[in-house]
Amino acid sequence: MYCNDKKEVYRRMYVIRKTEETVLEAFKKGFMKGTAHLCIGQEAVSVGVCSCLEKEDAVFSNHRGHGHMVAKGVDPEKFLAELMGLDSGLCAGLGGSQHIVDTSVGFMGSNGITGGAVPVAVGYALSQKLSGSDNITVVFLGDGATSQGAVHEAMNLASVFKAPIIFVCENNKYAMSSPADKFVSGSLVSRAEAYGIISWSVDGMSEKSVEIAAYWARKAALKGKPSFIEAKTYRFCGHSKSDMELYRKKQEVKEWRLVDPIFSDLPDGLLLSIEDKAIIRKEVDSEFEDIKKRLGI
Ligand SMILES: Cc1ncc(C[n+]2csc(CCOP(=O)(O)OP(=O)(O)O)c2C)c(N)n1
Ligand SMILES: [Mg+2]
Repeated sequence: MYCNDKKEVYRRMYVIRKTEETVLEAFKKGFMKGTAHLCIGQEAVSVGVCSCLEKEDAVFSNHRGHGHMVAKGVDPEKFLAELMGLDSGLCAGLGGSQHIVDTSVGFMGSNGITGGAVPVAVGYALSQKLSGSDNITVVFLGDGATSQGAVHEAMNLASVFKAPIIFVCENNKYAMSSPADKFVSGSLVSRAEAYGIISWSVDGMSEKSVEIAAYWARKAALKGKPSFIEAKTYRFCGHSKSDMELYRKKQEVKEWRLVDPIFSDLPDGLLLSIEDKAIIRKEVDSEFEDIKKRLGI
């Protein structure tokens, strides 16, 4: 259900941040193995979009999916247990970061294949339409994924079939080490517009900006008009755990941190006082101390 409670919106963003920081801590302490793609810095996109969705709406995600799932309602404790390989994990500890599904909250899965979820999501949206449901599908993809052929085929079919879907493209400026300004020809929104898909390009560091676009995009989807939201955002961490970050300057990261959706002191559209934000963070910090204790991290 549409959430316009600003404290709750901020809380959700901070829960994502704490979840990601706990993943980092668990890796460092040896409780998690393999790799993970963290979304620290991109929380406003997940929350801005999912605050506009109903529980029964479907979200399909990619490899950087932790924020998408938590924003859609996945329990962070069960998610962390999953990454630790525990039986109590969301998928009995067998899925890991890139294969997590929780259909009870409409989270249809993370996906390690760049752009791989997009055609599947269009098919799901079409099934929603054919079954006469009042729900829609959202699929998250990165700037790099928009160069995958399957994404173009899927956008074409979504438009032709009037599928109730929103493509949410998180343009975090890089696909691994490849800068979007060198490897994406034309603009991201023009790619969708070519298929007759309504497009917005918004400030992905501002929850409010994303939320406004997503609010109208959901209404359009229900009328059979797919849309595409480019959210300009930034990941503060490396691409994955093993990234040396040789392709970007430390100064660039520093500048983007000034518009951190959680810690920036700049006016952000949420209209919450600094004190209110600090109180919310303290509450969430204490919830995560309890979670860590229970999981033994
Ligand atoms: C089909 C396919 N090709 C290549 C990869 C390797 N790969 C993993 S993530 C990634 C970059 C994706 O970039 P983007 O879509 O911008 O998402 P971001 O990582 O920036 O969130 C690539 C190329 C893959 N997983 N799948
Ligand atoms: Mg990217």
